[in-house]
Order: sequence, then C-alpha cells, then structure tokens
Amino acid sequence: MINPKVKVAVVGKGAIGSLIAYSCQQQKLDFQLLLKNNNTITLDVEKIDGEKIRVYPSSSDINDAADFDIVVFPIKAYQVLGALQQLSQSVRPKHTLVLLHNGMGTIEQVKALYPNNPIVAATTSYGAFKPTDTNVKETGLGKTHLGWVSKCRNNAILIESTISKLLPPSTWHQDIQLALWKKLAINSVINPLTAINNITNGELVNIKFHKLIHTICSEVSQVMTSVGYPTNSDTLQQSVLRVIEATANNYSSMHQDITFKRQSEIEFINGYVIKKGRELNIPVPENQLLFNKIKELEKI
Ligand code: KPL
Repeated sequence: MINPKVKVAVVGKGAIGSLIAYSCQQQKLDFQLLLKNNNTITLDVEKIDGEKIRVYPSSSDINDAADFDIVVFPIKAYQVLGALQQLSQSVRPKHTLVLLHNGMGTIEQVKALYPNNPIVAATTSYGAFKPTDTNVKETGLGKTHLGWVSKCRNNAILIESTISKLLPPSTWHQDIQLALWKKLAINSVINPLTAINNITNGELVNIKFHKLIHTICSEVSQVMTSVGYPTNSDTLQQSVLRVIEATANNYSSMHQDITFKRQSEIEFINGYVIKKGRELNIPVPENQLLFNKIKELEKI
C-alpha cells in the first residue's frame, strides 16, 4: 500500500535548508533535519514580506538518521560527498536523493557512491541568508527547477509532488542538465566577478565588465554546445544580465564565501567548465584566470 505521508530529511540548517524546513512546517509534511549533533533547534524565519515564523523541526544525528523516504542536500557542492558518507548507515536503495546547490559535478560523485538510488537534481533562484545561526532572512522569492537523474520506480508521483512543495513554484524537466548548465553559466560570471571585485551583483552592469562578461559567456557557450546543449554567448549574456538586474542588491554566494573566509564553490562552477573544456579540447582561459584568482583569495 502507498504510504501517503512521505518522510522528508533535510541535511544541515543552511539558509536554503531553513527555507525548506519552513515550507515543510507550513505544508504539514513529516520532516526532520539531519545535523552534525542532534541538538534540538528552532529556526526564526523572516519571509520577504516581513512575516516572521518560528520553525520547530525535529532532528536526527546525520550519522544515525531516523527513517525517511527523501533526503534533500541543500548544502555546498563540496559538502555533498562528506554528507553522503556520513549517511551511509541510513541510505537504502529506495531513498530518493535530492541535490540542490550551485555548480555541477556532484551527480557523478553521487552515482558512483549510490548507483541504485533514485536521484533528483535541482536548482533554485530563491535567495536567503542567515544573520545568526538560528535566524534566516528570505531575500528573494525564487523558482525551482527539478529533474530526475535516475528515476524512482515506485511512488514517483507522490515523491515528485512532495519535492515540488519544498521551494515552490517548481518546474519538472525531462532533462535537468540543460537547466543546470544555464545556471552554471550565470554563476560562472556573477560569482567570481563579484567576489574578485568586492561588489554587489548589480554593479556588474558597469560598462567596464561588458567585454569580460562576453568572453566568459563565449567560453561557456562553446563548452555547452559541445556537450549537447547548443547556445551562443549573446543568449547566455542576456540571461546573465537578467539575473544581475533581478538580484542587483545581493552579494553573490561566492562574494559572501570569500568575505567570511569560507571555502567557495569555484571547483564546481568555473572549475567544472575548465574540466569539461579540457575533456573536449576547448580552451577556456578566462575561466581559468577567474579560477586562479578565487583560489588565491581563498588562501588569504
Ligand atoms: O546563485 C547565485 C549566487 O549568488 O550564488 C546568483 C544567481 C549569482 C545570485 O546571487
């Protein structure tokens, strides 16, 4: 018999994970947070319209998680592998794994570790940050794009409808890779340029960045086209400019990572473009320069 109450587990209590916890509470879903230690926490979420809600998640230790059907990873790309290893005692082949982060390259890692699990890849344009460990501020209402990388054989409709409720509105794609590449192109431009120049996203409209943005888009478009997603630099540049305008007052996640001396996601953003460029024999020198500069900044 189909169990109508799908159990959701969310790894960590990052900004996006906290928004997911908020949605789960609002939608009355059965959910828990998987944390490094199983301390009881509450989260104070301030929605973009100013509404303030306290979220009371139940939680488990990530090394000893209680039962779930879906586990969502709204964590940095470089944390995914570690989290999956910590979950090795709890993950069964029936569990759906949902990857939700900037950058690309983790799907390959997850498939290698859990070849039989259903996997969903997702990207969202929601914005949020955490002024304190338990406070979350929503800074942008977004949209979420989702797609099966490996589809589950049972309950797919129920699983899809549950995942769709986490960061609505959600669109399911036959081929999520295209949406991931489009987001990768945007992140390859905005994230390193804002971090290197210590500026908001909006400051990238300055004419002095136009040529550089065009060159980065040109390199990414050649790689995208070669992996089977034909595009060109003008198309990518237009979508980059749309995001720059829509998020003008925001500091990008990479800007924040560099400012707060955290590891950045450069390996999974421009680093992924470089890796694919190398495999396909496509030179991507501007992406390489940005990669090198961010690596230098990470050391400071
Ligand atoms: O995803 C983002 C990020 O900051 O990581 C963008 C789209 C650039 C918005 O800031």
